[in-house]
Amino acid sequence: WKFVRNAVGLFGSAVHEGQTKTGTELAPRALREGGLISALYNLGWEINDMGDIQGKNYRIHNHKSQYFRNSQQVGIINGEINKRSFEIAKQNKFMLNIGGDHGVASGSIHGLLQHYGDELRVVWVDAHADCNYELGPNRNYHGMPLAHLYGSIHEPIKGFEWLKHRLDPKNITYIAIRDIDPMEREFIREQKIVYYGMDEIIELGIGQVMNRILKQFEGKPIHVSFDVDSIDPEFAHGTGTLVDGGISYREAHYLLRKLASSRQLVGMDLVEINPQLEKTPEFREEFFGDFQQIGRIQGTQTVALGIELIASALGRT
Ligand code: HAR
Ligand code: MN
Ligand code: MN
Ligand code: MN
Repeated sequence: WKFVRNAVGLFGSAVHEGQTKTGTELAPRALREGGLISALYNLGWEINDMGDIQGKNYRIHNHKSQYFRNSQQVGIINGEINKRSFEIAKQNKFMLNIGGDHGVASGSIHGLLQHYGDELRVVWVDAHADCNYELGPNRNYHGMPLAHLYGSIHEPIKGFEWLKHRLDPKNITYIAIRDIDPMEREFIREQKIVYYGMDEIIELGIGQVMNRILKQFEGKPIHVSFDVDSIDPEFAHGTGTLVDGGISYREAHYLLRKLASSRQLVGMDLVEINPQLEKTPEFREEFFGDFQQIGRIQGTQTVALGIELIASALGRT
């Protein structure tokens, strides 16, 4: 695999249909308005901004689904995400997908699998394991994208006809998982999936965790799927499913910087930011002022944090 380290292809996935709360679809716009593009520009990246995929434009009348909420709509949206992700990867550019709920990650990762094949490695940073394969009308797809990619969902679901590639569970590692369903626990154990939950992070320290991951994934292209609920609610309150006891602001930045400096990072999803769920639209500026290198950033605390996280993944030191 080869990869042009100074060019990024990015798009927003303005989607909330993978769960019940509205607001995640507002994140791509909020990040743009907060200064994301100039931040990337200031870091020296050539930018190909493909604009946003609006989930609402793919609304399907038949919302009732036996599989999961909005299944056909979510399938069609992810098909579009898959196409863009593949197109970016094919040009050897960094693939940046700005969600949206985490359901958008089956599309983006599938696009990378299409290009990088079995070489692709995934670092999944999340409070959740997102590999629940239980189907039902009240299920939320944002807890299921990895089940889909692992091949645990056997039913052919309308809208997902494009989904063909599988992610081998041995090619992923989880960081910060701490709210895991019983069936997910069993799957992780059975498949011997490598994970660093909060206990492991405390015991090893984030430095050793990253050393191990980079050794495990040595020489391979790495994608990071970053759910902001991995971070402690103290630092990332604007998200739909808060779980106490998460990684800190500095651990989050450290791990992304570490991935960036490996020169193997080829893609990122930044998901689950919900600007509607913050109590007050605090301006992060008030606390930190201008950032050298990435310029002035604005937005709710979690939106501003999101811009900083992307900057760390793209080489801010
Ligand atoms: N595990 C839960 C389920 O499948 C969902 C948890 C999903 N929440 C997230 N995903 N924010 O990371 O129902
Ligand atoms: Mn809607
Ligand atoms: Mn998630
Ligand atoms: Mn989560």
